[in-house]
Amino acid sequence: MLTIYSDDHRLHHGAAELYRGRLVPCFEMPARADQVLDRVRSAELGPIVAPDRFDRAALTRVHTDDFVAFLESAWDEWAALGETGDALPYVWPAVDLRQDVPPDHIDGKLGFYSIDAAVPITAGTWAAVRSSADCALTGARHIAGGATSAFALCRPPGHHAGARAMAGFCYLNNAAIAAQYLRDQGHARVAILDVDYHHGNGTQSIFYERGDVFFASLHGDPKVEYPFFLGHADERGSGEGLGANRNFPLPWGTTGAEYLAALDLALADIAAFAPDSVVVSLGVDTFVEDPISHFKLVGADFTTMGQRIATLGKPTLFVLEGGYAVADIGGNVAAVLTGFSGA
Ligand code: 6XA
Ligand code: ZN
Repeated sequence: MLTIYSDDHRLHHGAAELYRGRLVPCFEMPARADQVLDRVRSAELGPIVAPDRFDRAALTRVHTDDFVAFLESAWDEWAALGETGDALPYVWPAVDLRQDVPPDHIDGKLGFYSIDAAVPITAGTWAAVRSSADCALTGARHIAGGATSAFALCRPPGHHAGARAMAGFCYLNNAAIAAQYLRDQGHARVAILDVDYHHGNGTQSIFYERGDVFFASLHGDPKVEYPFFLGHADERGSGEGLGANRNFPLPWGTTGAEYLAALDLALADIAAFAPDSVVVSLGVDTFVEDPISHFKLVGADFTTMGQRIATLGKPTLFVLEGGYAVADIGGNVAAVLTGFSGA
C-alpha cells in the first residue's frame, strides 16, 4: 500500500488548547505524524511518496470560497494586530445571533468560520493544512487511477471541518475533499467510513443532502462526547441524501468486541450501498489508553478492524484523523493498514 506524506505538517504546531478550564499543550502535535510514519516504515507497508500539489478548486468543491479565503489570510490578518502567539476564536454566531453578516475584523472572522476554540492558527498552519489536503487528494488520485488502496498520512486531521467551519483540530476536510475528487473522477458512488472516536460532523454535514456519497460513523455518543451537537442515530440524511447517512453512537467503555460488532453493521450498510470506492477516516483515538477518549480498543482490535474493512473488496483510501496516545498511534494505525493489506 502506498503512503502519502509530507514534512510540511510540522509547520503547524499550536501551543495550547483550552481543556477543562485550563490551557494545556495541544494534544494534536507533530510527534503524532512522526510516530505514524515511523511505524508505517518499519511495517514495510509499501512506498512512501510526497503529495502532488492540487489546484485550490479541489478544495472549494466541498468548502465555500470565503472560508478557504479566510484560512489563506487568517494568520496575516492576526499578525497585523501585532500578535505573535496563536490565533484563536473566542466568540461565535450561536443562539440568537446573526449568521448572515460576515465580520470584517479577524476576531469576528475566527468565530464566524469555526465551531469551537480547538483550532489554533499559527504562521505555518495554512501551508500544513494545504499539504495535508494534498496528501488526501494524491491518495484519491491513486485510487482513481486503479490502485486498490492508499494511505494519506494527513496532519492536521479534517473530519470536524465543515463547508464553512474549522473545528476540533481540523481546518480542511481531507476525507470529504478526497471523496469529492473520486466522484469528479467518475466514481459514481463513494462511501466514507469514519472510525475515529469522535463523530465526523463536518463530513456528515457536507454530504447530508446527497445520495451519491454514503457516510457511516462509529463514535462516542454525542450526549456525553465531543462534538456534542451532531452524531445521533436518528440522523439519516435528508432530501436526496435520505438513507445515505448512518451513525453508531456508542457508550463510554465500549470494548473491542462491542465496537467490532457495530463496525459489522456499518460495513453491511456500506456493502448494500455498493460504492465504487471507500474513504476511511482513520482515527485511532478509540485506543484504550487515548488521553481524551473513552473506548477500550487494544492493538489486536485494530488489526481485526483492517481485516473487516477489507472484506468490502473495494478500492480503499485511508485518511489519518485523530489519536493522541502518541507512543501507540503509529502501531495502531499500522495494525489497521497491515490487517487490511494482509486480509
Ligand atoms: C476538542 C476535542 C477535539 C477532538 C479532536 C478529535 N477538545 N477528533 O480527535 O477526531
Ligand atoms: Zn477523534
